[in-house]
Amino acid sequence: MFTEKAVNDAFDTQLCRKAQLVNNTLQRLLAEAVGIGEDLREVLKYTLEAPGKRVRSALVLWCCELVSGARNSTTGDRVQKGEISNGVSGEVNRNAEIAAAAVEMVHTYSLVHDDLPAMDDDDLRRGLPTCHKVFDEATAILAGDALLTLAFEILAKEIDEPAIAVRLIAQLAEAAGPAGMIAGQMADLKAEKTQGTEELLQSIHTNKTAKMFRCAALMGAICGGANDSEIQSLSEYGLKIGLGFQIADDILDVSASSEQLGKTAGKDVRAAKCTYPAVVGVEKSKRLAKKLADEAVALLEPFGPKADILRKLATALLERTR
Ligand code: GRG
Repeated sequence: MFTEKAVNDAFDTQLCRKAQLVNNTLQRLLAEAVGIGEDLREVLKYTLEAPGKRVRSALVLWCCELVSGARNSTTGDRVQKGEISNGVSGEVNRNAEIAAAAVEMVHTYSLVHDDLPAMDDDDLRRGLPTCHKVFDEATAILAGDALLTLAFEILAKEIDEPAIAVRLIAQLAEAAGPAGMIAGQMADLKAEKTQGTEELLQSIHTNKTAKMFRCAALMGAICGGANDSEIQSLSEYGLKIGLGFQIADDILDVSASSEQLGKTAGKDVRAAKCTYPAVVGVEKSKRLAKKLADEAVALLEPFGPKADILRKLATALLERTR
């Protein structure tokens, strides 16, 4: 029997492995990108190489693995090549690798801009001084712009099938754009110092955070050739774990230290942000996050044991300490 610790260690090892792969891909893509001036390249390296958890990009890779595999030539059913829970197939889908890097670039851009004085005005990110603190504000704005556009450039140029590239680009643009992350950030800023309701919070967190998780799951599923019902399940799964992730983030802001988080703790309270603990209290926030994780896990039922890593991810996102 596996102990809980052994299961957690196995999950951490899997996440580490994916993070390493994503880090290598980001490094390679940046090194291969031509025409970037050395100053800007140094800034992009600083932001991309900072030790992020790489949760969204791991989600791309795991969802791709989950639905991938050769098809039985007679029945047309997929034959799974490797167990997703231990990653023994050893095969990496190159499109998923590119999609994971693109998601990480867009996510990193959002953090660089979110930390700017006009936004959350933060000094610490991923355990390091924020981009505008190390360089300057104008440079941080431009670095964010560069990461956002580079993400779409690599999808357009590196995905080996145009039809897949277009689908991935559409998903990422929708999630990060004015009806997704930007809408969430707008509403978040507007809600500061207001009472807020649970309904408003759900809408802000869904747009700001959960849609990027849904997008990551969908991009992985698309790269792996998922069918409509797999796409539907993974899309809903991604949205639920994304919302749970943001609730956990709100809870960590009031319960963990800056050192632990690698970013300034307690900022939401000081900025009178509209967060789950502020609106419904910590205990109810925990219950809501747990309910979302349970619902997300239930959506994986059709995939059987090969979705174990995604089951573990749904709970690990709530139990995290950073
Ligand atoms: C357009 C000027 C301008 C700003 C936009 C889009 C945006 C700024 C902000 C989006 C809001 C945002 C930062 C949402 C993400 C929420 C969140 C919990 C981020 C932290 O994610 P982690 O914990 O970070 O996965 P790491 O560092 O591990 O990658």
